[in-house]
Amino acid sequence: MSAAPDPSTIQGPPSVAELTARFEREFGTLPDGVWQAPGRVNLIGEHTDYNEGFVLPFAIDKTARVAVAVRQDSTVRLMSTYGDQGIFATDLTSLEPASAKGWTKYPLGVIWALQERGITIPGLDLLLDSNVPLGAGLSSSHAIECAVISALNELTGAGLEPEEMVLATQRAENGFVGAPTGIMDQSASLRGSKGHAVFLDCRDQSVELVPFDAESAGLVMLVIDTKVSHSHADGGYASRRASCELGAELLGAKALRDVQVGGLDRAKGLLDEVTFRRVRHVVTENDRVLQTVELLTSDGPGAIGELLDASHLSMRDDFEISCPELDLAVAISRASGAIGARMTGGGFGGAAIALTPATAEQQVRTAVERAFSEAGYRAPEIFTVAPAAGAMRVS
Ligand code: GAF
Repeated sequence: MSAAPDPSTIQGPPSVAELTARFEREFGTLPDGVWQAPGRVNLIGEHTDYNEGFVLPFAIDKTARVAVAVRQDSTVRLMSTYGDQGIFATDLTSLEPASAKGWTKYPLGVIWALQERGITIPGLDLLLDSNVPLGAGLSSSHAIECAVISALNELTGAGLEPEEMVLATQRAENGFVGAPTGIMDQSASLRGSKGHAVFLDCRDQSVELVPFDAESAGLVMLVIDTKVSHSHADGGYASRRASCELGAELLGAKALRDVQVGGLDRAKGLLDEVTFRRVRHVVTENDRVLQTVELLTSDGPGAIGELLDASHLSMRDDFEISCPELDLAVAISRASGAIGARMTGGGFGGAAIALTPATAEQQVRTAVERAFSEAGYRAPEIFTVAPAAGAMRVS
């Protein structure tokens, strides 16, 4: 299977009617339905999810769509509108984590995880399209997985609750894709709601929807995709997770969620310098999520700029998951009018967010583009996002 194309070439998703017509042309039958699931932006709460902490992401209006038809045999045929890769066919009875390539590992991982739960999956034809930029830290992979699991949950009559779908997609990522990720992204994609951020307690999966309406506060949320591609199946993500687990163990905590800001002095005496900084990021980031929720509720989006800034510094200096392009995007956004900015997502590339007065939007865009050009970096892609609805059936 050839590599995915440059995300900027992905124009989509096509209308449901177009996707349905293409499905019929490719597979010779109509789909049983079309399901969609969005990517996400994380407002704040980075690398806190696998520490059983708090996160505050929102679903965005960029989405993956799958048209699916059940087959009468055990064949799975997968096709995407990305490039010209043709149909990939495999047999349901022999899914092996290591054998899947490219984007097919996401739908196949979901099938594998559902089979592991004892759910009988029928043969399928599936056509995917997505306009969630790939590798941009906006959770393009979870958007695919959440669209697929929504379809399979309905087509098999499995009746899984959102919390169970979250765990099944996490299992697909961890056990099939090979990325030791947490539960934030799929929770935002499955449980997102228009106009709201999803305040998720990753210990018990309880959710509170927090209104986040930048527009009515005279603000826009800019996403700056640096085009520096990243993968959570690479070592950086796993090594941060391992440091957190080590820190919790040495501190005698079930998870870093149980360490409070007031406990950091004690932690400093017990941990090596690097582990301490990893722990300090997670502990202070959890606290920043709680403060952000409070401020959003009391004063609205205009009040959270400093927390976004502090989050970025903590990721840059303590967790060390930023990169020069993200730091530049954040610094220039702030210097040219944004009220707060941070990298978003797992790090090592991907996107930054900049909460910006609508009146300064153009200024920030121009300044960031110019700074990237002067630094010799690839031109960033800059766009606005607002909280959108979570996964749903659209046909
Ligand atoms: C990635 C992971 F998929 C999430 O689970 C989360 O850990 C995030 O990085 C960092 O906050 O998006």
